[in-house]
Amino acid sequence: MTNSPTIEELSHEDRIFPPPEEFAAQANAKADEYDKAAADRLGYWAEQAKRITWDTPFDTVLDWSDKPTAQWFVGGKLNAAYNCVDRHVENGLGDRVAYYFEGESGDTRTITYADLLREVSKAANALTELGVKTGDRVAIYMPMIPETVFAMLACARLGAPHTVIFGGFSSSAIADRVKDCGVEFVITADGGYRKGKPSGLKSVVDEAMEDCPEVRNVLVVRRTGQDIDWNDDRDLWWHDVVDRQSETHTPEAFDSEHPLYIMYSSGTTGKPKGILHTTGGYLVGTSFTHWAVFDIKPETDVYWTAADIGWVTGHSYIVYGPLANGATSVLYEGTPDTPHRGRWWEIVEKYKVSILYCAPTAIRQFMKWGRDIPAKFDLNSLRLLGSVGEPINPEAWMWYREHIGGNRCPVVDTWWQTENGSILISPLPGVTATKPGSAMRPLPGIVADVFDDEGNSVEPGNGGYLVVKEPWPSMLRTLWGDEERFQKTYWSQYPEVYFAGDGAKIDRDGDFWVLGRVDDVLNVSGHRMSTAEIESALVAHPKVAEAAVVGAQDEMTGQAIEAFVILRESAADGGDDVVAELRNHVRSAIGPIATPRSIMLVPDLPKTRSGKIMRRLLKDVAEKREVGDVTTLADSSVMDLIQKGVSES
Ligand code: 6R9
Repeated sequence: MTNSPTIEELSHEDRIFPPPEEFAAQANAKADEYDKAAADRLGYWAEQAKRITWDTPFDTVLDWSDKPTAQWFVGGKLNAAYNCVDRHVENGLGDRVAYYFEGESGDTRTITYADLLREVSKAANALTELGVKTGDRVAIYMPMIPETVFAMLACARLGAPHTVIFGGFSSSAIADRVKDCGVEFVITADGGYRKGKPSGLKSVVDEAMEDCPEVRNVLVVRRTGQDIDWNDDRDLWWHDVVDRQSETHTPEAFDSEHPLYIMYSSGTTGKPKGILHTTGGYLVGTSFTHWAVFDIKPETDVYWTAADIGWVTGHSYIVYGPLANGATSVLYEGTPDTPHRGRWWEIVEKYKVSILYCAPTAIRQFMKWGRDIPAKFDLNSLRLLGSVGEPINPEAWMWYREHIGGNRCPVVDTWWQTENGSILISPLPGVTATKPGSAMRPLPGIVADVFDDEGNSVEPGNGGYLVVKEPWPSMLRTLWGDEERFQKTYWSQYPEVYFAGDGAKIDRDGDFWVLGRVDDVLNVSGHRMSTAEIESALVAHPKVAEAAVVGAQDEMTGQAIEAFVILRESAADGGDDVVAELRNHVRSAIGPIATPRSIMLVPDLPKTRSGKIMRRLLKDVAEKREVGDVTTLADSSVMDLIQKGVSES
């Protein structure tokens, strides 16, 4: 294995990709953005706030006197739905497509901004008729269909914060969130299509409602037409109530700090956190980053965030950012392999998608299936590729660049969290020379760093904790109903500095490498190692598609490394030889200390809705415990498969 990259190479990349000249010449964001923001950070954000139409202009950019709760664009009033919809229609862009909707089974709808205005207005009128008022929380549990966006924007229009619950979550996850948030109104659908079959949503809501007597109404969109139970006192069909409403609705302007939505983040342990975002700062953050990082040209681009709306990535980059910028997006309901494994590339070809944003887990899945599949489609419309959700292994980054981007598209690895609201660390595609696996630099206006235990900046090359040293517009304002936990989780490690909970390092050039959650750091005989480094070494082996590493208790070494590996299909016959080969590979790539105690070949890995590997469940397997809470898994059957594998081996 003499060709294997060493750990030095893995985190100090020699492969550097400057932006293509042509791309740089037409890019939205030029290098001077950094200087402008550094010279006058708040002035820079005030400038970005011009992307938004304010009903009443703000008088103060930032009020940080009540830290850590920031107030941005104080005194300003605006309506988020007006900014995402009405103003584009008023500007003569009513015929521009807002969404190309593609159902999993191939049904399609084209929704222009004028259509969106009508649908959102009708939905807002319906919610008003049903007694939803400003400040009320509304839960949305839907498939990926246009009505999900209509519902979110109708809530925003009324100033009723929405809480979207991922359509894969269980009834208990719904009940927990509904109760925590004091929801009295739920919007759902009979079902949605997933892997070629209708999956039930209303039935899951029904079960949750047994535990939630305070919910007054459940509004149900008909999507699949499947049989459902009906409670006459509570349930209403969307088409009965919404279709007969007036197509006009006058939006009210709300305070810049009016709550826009609450998004629950499961975290690795404990009760989900209700992350609160407010209106003005969030819209400024999402529209600015969508412009700068994705280089959006709303007249010509077809933009696709291939992620779920129930993940913050969907909120910021399927709904609010792209719509605030008047962009045309693809909205795809289904999975990447239904009805065939070329589904995404067929969609790129069909709609001439120019910008694609997805998670590393999807890229590794495509690597596993092989390059021949995307090669069958015309992907020449693509001009920019983005990644989000996990550290992207350098080999996955290279594969994405080559086999999807034709070696022509800049790749932006974007680091951010639900708490952040919008991208904080990322290359600027026309400016930054990128390195595979690095999220590169904090965006203009963002002041991030890596701290040691004492709160000092680490020396280049050293690891530490990722922090943000100055407030930013789209930051969370609190955890719903739990200010104490908000302060403790994010603001207690270092005074007045946001603690992200991720491990990171800054290389000799000053570029950031995010290494994964601090909770996942391994400690083998006193050596601290990140899961990302060992996983990237494994993924760099030509037979490996995906890998997850955990530290399992070990009497000798404190922790021992246990790896779970998915092989590429071309190498799938597996066997002991592969396991030995991979152990040797890690040993020579990183060193004997990183050699896994065991490697288990698995068909799949446990992942959240956003494709994050849930290492805590694998740790349970490795330490031979009963497996913990699986309610936030995208597919809970995966753990059964893995455990079956363990008991057979
Ligand atoms: C947007 C989103 C946040 C956590 C974050 C980190 C991981 C996200 C990443 C990344 C390395 C990237 N993460 N993007 N790690 N490189 N480009 O994912 O939000 O679901 O709240 O997760 O995801 O660990 O702390 P969220």
